[in-house]
Amino acid sequence: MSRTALRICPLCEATCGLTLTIDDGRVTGARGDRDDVFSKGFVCPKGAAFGAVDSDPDRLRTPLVRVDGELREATWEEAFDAVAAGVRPVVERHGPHAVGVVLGNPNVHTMAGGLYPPLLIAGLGTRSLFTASTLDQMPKHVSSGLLFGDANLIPVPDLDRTDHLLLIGANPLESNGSLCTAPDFPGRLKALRARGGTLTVVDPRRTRTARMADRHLAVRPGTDALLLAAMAHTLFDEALVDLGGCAPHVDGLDELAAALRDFTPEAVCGACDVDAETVRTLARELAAAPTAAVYGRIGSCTVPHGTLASWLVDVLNVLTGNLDRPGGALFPQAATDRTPRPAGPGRGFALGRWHSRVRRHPEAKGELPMSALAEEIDTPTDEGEPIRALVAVAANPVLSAPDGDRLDKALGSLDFMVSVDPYLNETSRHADVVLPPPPPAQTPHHDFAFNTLAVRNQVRYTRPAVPLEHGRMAETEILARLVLAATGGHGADPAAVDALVVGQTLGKAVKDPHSPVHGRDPEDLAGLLTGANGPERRLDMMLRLGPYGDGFGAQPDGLTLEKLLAHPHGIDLGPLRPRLPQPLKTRSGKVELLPAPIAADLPRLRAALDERPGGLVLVGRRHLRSNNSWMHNVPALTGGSNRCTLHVHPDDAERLGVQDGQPVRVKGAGGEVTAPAEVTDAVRPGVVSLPHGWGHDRPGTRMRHAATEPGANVNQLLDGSLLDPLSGNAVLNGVPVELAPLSAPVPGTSGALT
Ligand SMILES: Nc1nc2c(c(=O)[nH]1)N[C@H]1C(S)=C(S)[C@@H](COP(=O)(O)OP(=O)(O)OC[C@H]3O[C@@H](n4cnc5c(=O)[nH]c(N)nc54)[C@H](O)[C@@H]3O)O[C@H]1N2
Ligand SMILES: Nc1nc2c(c(=O)[nH]1)N[C@H]1C(S)=C(S)[C@@H](COP(=O)(O)OP(=O)(O)OC[C@H]3O[C@@H](n4cnc5c(=O)[nH]c(N)nc54)[C@H](O)[C@@H]3O)O[C@H]1N2
Ligand code: SF4
Ligand SMILES: [Mo]
Repeated sequence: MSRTALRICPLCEATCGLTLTIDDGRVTGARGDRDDVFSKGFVCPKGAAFGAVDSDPDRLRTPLVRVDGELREATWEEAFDAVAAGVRPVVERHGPHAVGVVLGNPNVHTMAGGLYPPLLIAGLGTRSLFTASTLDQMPKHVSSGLLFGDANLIPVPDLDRTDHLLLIGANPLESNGSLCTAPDFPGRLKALRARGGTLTVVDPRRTRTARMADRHLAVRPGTDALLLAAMAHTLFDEALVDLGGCAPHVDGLDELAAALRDFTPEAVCGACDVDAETVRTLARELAAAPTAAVYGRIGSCTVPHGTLASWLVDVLNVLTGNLDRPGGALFPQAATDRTPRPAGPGRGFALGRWHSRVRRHPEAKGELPMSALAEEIDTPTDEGEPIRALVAVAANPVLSAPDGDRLDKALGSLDFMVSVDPYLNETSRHADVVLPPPPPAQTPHHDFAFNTLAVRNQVRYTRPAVPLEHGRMAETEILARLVLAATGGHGADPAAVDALVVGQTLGKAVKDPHSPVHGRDPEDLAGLLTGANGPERRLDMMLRLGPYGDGFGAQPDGLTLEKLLAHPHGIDLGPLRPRLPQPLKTRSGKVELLPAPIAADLPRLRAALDERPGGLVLVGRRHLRSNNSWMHNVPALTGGSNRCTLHVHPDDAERLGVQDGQPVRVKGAGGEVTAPAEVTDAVRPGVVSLPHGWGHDRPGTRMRHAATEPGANVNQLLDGSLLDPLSGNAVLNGVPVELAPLSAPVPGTSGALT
């Protein structure tokens, strides 16, 4: 019997609505849902392969528990007993910080990951928190925290209405977009050009996105902050600054102009390898466009000046009057956002409230750098305890973080480790307990994170497309039980975790004079919640308290879970709207253009004016049919052009005697790897490119297809010492490397791609 079911795709940030075909409880097909209010039928090859991703035979079906050194299948009860027995003694003997928590990228793609990790961290009371954010967008959080007072208040480019998009270090034609949730990003870029708008791409590689652009600037890796500073300088110098509607909400304009005085186009052009006139042109075009948006992504974040570059992206949006205006960069308003408060001064954003133990890295947003995880485990110091137990949820840092070999050893030395992961992979192979979540078709979906970053306000929720298989446990329940087992409540009813959150949230809301439920009885309100289970009740509560909510009856037309369920293709909440000054939480209640920590970091940028890399530098790249480290096990998504090859420019290849297809040894500060060369002028001279997430050749994993073509782990070239100091973000791009060609070409590896 064939039927269809709707499911929001969790495989990237675009959040497309899919229509799944289901035969006998198995997903046998996936296409774009034409009626989805946001994605309108768009699907990419990953979404189309949803069935293959979902039914991968290597997905674990039962928990694994280590007995006599070996991982064996176990019952859920045995598994959670083992978690409690592994974590609690470490907390009791060595204190809460001896338990590390590692959260990987898929936590932003699951409901469970949005709802439970905050409870785990608070319940443990640990400061040893490491997430994929410090391999990714932490610089943007820090710049938003400093500029706007809220690390999660990130402006997104108004793709569908802008006249001019300046896109820096992003390749949405492969990634489908990031910190800018936009199903069919490629189509939206085409539409921008079709309506007469312009697209400028800054990227050391001529990517598919760059090939679509009106202008492509192949900047030297790691120098975007200089380029953007010189653009801002030009705006001041040529009297092109016009704050537009946000002028009353901005502080520090004169101080900013003074701070950027040294960053003239002539001063930066050598380091950026861009001519000064081009820098001026970019600035003039930005100022002249009726509306424009500057958007920076991974290539602008995972570099030594990541926070400064992220800050300058929004500085340019402010200086050209494009912050918070339609067609510019706006703040989305998600359905589960908290009840908006009246505008006014807030508490501001603090950095460095505590430090890592070994190298004294400051915390950012409550997190320590993922690059420091290995040393926090393997290096004793006089102060505090090393990490002895680890809770990893949806994380594969052995491949995704710098120096996987060292981390691999460190994980092997832990007293206890638990992984919540569908696979036995490079990281989870070290766990004493592996708790496998069910495949996505058996999982409900709502995008807590990505709706706050979406180019259109909308809300969607999909229930599991097929029922939980016998013996499976929902990931929400796994995490609720994990919270209990790790925090001393082992064995309690997991529903109590959700009930506690509901009680606390409603208890606070009724005391808040700005809440629509002010003065009401929290127990009465809890009694009004609908939903089949704890997570659904929490979603209902958030929707009803949120900016579009029914306020538990105060706005009878407002959102509830019931209403959302009655709209299976989602509810459109309209285009992004200006919101300032309401969401600002800085101490001044304004956009603080030159925050003190940024000003204190500018001398480091000034020093970079004179830096010229002598040799080759490495950058990454993504492939449309891939996703970080965990999708190489799906045959439908591997092979063809999705391969771990080293892109080398023909000039460099000739100079170094490298031939297309030839294996090349790449050496970096953290180690060396070998990969076949792909000689292509899609990278600029002086730059080589290797994708990340490969290196599936470690023993003890169970990803059979991935192991047939393991590729090389690019992060082994890094030693973890290079960080953006303000955010603790790893430097993954613009890293110095050396090449040495090895023996004969490998057959069948040539052919252009990107
Ligand atoms: N050199 C280099 N390194 C990089 C990057 C780069 O550009 N260059 N990019 C960085 C970025 S942006 C990121 S976000 C990180 C990602 O770093 P990680 O989050 O560590 O890596 P992923 O490969 O996304 O691994 C996710 C893990 O989650 C598991 N998983 C998949 N689905 C689910 C699920 O539904 N539930 C649970 N519990 N687990 C699931 C997978 O099996 C895998 O083990 O990598 C970073 N590393
Ligand atoms: N298909 C696919 N989609 C994905 C992922 C995936 O692995 N595969 N990962 C997901 C995740 S976790 C994330 S965070 C997003 C990331 O989404 P994007 O940020 O769009 O990621 P990339 O495609 O890696 O594009 C980054 C670009 O930055 C360029 N770059 C490198 N260094 C520099 C530099 O110094 N300056 C400039 N200006 N550019 C530079 C690189 O050449 C590359 O083209 O993608 C998400 N979507
Ligand atoms: S673009 Fe992203 S969300 Fe859309 S189908 Fe592809 S992987 Fe899924
Ligand atoms: Mo990411």
